[in-house]
Amino acid sequence: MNGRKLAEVDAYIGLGTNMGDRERHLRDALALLGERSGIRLLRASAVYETDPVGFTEQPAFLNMVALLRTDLPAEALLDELLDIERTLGRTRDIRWGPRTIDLDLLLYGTAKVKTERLDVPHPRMAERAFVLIPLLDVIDFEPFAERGALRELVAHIEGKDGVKRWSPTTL
Ligand code: GSY
Repeated sequence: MNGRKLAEVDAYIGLGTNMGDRERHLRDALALLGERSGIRLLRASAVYETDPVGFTEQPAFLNMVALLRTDLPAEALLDELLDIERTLGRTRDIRWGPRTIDLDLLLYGTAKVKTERLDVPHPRMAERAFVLIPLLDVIDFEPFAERGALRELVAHIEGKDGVKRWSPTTL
């Protein structure tokens, strides 16, 4: 390293949980994110209870989106997210099945990042109502300009009825 600090980037993280004390997992994940060096938690969406997508024979999820400001490179940020998942005792026995907590890197500024471990913007986020609806609470730019305004995308997205506001965050 040449000692220069990386410019700060706004990153959007999707949080999801459908095992155990779901609200607590979200609260703990936000607290841990805010404590990590190189990460500042700027905003958090409301919490939504959402019907499971994909493997549907599993309990309902709580989902939300957090906006972070970070000077970590995307891969280092991913390491922090994985470490927080482990700290919170993430278990996931079935690939698309129930999990204690999931922290997905959705957007890293406006950058496209494609490595062995990362594909950002998250390749399925534009089809997922459980991501886009909470994202609308916190986002301050248009991530899919080529698809039209985010609000328009959300207005017509499939599965919208399965996303219900659960509570505002306590942030
Ligand atoms: O990372 C996605 C995990 N997941 C979810 C989720 O977070 N919410 C809902 N509603 N369905 C899901 N299916 C999968 S996999």
